[in-house]
Amino acid sequence: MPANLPPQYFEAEKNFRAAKTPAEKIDALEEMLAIMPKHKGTDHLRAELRSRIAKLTQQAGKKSGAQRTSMAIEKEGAAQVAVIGLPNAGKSQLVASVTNAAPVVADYPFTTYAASPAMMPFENIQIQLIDTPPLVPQMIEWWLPPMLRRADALLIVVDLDNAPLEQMASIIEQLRQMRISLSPEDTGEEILRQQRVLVAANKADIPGADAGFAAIQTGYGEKLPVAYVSARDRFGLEEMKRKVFQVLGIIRVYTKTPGQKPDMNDPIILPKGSTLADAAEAVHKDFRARLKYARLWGSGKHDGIMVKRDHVLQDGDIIELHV
Ligand SMILES: Nc1nc2c(ncn2[C@@H]2O[C@H](COP(=O)(O)OP(=O)(O)OP(=O)(O)O)[C@@H](O)[C@H]2O)c(=O)[nH]1
Ligand SMILES: [Mg+2]
Repeated sequence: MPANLPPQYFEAEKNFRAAKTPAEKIDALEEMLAIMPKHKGTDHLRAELRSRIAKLTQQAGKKSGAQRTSMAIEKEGAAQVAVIGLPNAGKSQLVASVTNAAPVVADYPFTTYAASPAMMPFENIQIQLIDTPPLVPQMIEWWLPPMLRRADALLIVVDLDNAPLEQMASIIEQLRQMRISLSPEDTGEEILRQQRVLVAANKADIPGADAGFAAIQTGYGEKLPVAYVSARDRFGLEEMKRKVFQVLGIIRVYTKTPGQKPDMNDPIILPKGSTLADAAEAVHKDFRARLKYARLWGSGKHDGIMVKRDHVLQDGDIIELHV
């Protein structure tokens, strides 16, 4: 049976040949796999691609040091969040309003054509945002899907003044093409990543925006967190930042030495559900094994109580490790 491969496949194959590092090669192979239609005629090819990805992944794992694609943005701060959406939704304006960056904002589409990082302060931590080019089928650069899969969360910006429900549907469909799912029930074998997401319903300042917001709430509000914002007028941005933090599913834990105060500006960032042993390992790789017990302030009923290694930590906990 002929494979009947679409032209994008050969684009991706070209990227594969141009790739230099194992990470770049893996990205390109994943793209080829994502693009390849699924039928009997491609069974063999798909299996071959999967085995090449597996081999490269093994090789990459053996080498030390960071392996990354040319466009990949190194994570900084507590987490990395990609800001995505259709042309003109206000992605760059939103990034400009919550960070020190000054990306180009303009009233014509396709203003942004590269990905650029900027730090968003939230309380005592910094969250990295990546401003991205607009999501338009056929115009997506090959490096964008792996970038969106690798981010810790996605911030979807929707323009309330321009058929917001259609924008959401288009974005969700395009993410699916990138093998990213936003719903835990969607677990097809083609899905490479379940992504965390927050919707920023933008341009709240425009008359009639409230109707668009109500539509988004009705359509998606039960499944996805939604923030009602005006990036331009800086309305709702504090609330949005808090929701970004919540979506990330991270906690801040502070360490102290006996008799001293903790540094409340330098938390350890851990996934929700982490234990004392996980926190100890984050402080020093030998501490997981060496940890005897810790004293804990914060979520415990009694301040300074002794806790064991499997104790689950909460955001804001202060620990004093005894190793
Ligand atoms: N009224 C209003 N206009 C906004 C708001 N946010 C952005 N805009 C306008 O919307 C237009 C597009 O803004 P951008 O931030 O460049 O949009 P973008 O999503 O980055 O666009 P691309 O980079 O082309 O994908 C500009 O004219 C902005 O001034 C807002 O909250 N309210
Ligand atoms: Mg932009």
